[in-house]
Amino acid sequence: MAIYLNDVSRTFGEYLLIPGLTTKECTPANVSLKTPLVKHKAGEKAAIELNIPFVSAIMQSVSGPDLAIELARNGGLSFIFGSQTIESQAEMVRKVKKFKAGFVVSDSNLTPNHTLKDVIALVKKTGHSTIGITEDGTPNGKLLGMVTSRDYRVEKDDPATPVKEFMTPFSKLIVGELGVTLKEANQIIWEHKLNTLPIIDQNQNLQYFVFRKDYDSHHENPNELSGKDKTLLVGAGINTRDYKERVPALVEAGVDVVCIDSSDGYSEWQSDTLHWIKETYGDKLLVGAGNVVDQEGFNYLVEAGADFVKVGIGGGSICITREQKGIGRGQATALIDVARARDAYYEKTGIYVPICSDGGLVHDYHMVLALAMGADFLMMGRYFARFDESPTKKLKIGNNFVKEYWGEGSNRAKNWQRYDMGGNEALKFEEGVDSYVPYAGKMKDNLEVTLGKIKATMCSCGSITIEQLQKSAKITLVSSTSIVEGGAHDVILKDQN
Ligand code: RVP
Repeated sequence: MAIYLNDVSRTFGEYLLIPGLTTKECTPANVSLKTPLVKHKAGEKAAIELNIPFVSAIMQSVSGPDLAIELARNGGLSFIFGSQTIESQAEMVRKVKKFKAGFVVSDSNLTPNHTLKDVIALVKKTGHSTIGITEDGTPNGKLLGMVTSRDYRVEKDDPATPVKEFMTPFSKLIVGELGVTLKEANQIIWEHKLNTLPIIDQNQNLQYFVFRKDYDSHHENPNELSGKDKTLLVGAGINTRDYKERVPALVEAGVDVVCIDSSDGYSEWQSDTLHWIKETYGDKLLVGAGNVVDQEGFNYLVEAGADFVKVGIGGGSICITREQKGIGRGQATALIDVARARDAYYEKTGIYVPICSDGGLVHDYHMVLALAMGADFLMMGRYFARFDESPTKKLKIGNNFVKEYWGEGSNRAKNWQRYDMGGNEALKFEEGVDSYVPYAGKMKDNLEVTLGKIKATMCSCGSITIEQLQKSAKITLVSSTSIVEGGAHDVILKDQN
């Protein structure tokens, strides 16, 4: 006979936190949101700790290099999506690892033989008016000159004029050498009244541009998540099919951690992948696995070598797995169950394996609840898809700006590996939808509000660390009528008139 669980599958909206004693040291300024990303022994620090408990979803519509850079600069981590070729995913990882605050890899480049027409077209495409002129037209080719909007007149000059006739040639450029600090670069910019300083290596290859306006930006990011070599940390999604080729390419590109991406991770495919990674790289490559929704799934992946485990099936905003396959579990219930397994494993072995709550976080207070229920960090798609930095198009629909957001299980993403059950290489049926989310502006501004709320709630609960919150939170179930009581009620709202 089938096994029937006695619990009801519940989600975050069905719970509330009951405040604990707020001592005088419980102020938002004293709250630390540091949290371990990967497994570690009792009393030791994890090899990677996040400065804020957020990671971005392994999705085409979320985790590209620009979002990864901005999230790491704010203390979290992105997992670059794996549903693309190995080469392009490795290139995205490389772009994040190459990022240095204030040092920008040029995205507008031409050769001296291109024409003014090409310049105009490129400016229109990128929106950037500074163009690096390199021997082969690549961002890191030999620097031969530079073109800015001051070098030509769109109305008067012949569009067929070759770039070499109006560019500022290398001999007249002021350049910085690779290795200069941002402070030194700015000094050169200041002394020579420049707008842009190209940085070259000893072979005259273009490496970066430093723009006058970018100086100082790194001072605004005290939470920046970087490694010993000062590069930003970045993760990448992998699958259980091509990992023997994909993982080495990602490692070569400098990835800091990988995560097996699957809607249902309790499988022998994941075990094989974890074993291969650990046999090949030992603890030099950290790897997460998932997703699971119960203790058995957690224990299975941990025994196979997972450095963290992701929790959640069917709760994602764009996910229809529960409707399509009838598998899944309420996100809160799944999380509470897996957190128990994590604690029991720690008790038994002295090894702490962090868990990540993935999908279904809608309101900011859901995030604190998830942390209080035992999540060490949170993976979000919809939340990040709304920001400028996500890789999708911003559109205007009616009077509102929106951004596109589609699931990895949708026909648009065609990520069949995520839903792989063996067999041929194709998505058999859709488990995700293609949608819009309300546009919300810059990530940094939104994080400030969200993290501010999380800190305030933690103070109400008498906790200044996530660990304290997990140990001492008091959580209650709410009835549907008390949910109504929680919103504005029995008043006439002014802004609806
Ligand atoms: P959300 O933050 O609620 O938008 O959920 C994001 C999560 O949804 C992802 O991290 C992933 O686990 C899941 N997902 C991604 N694509 C799909 C799908 O197409 N079904 N689901």
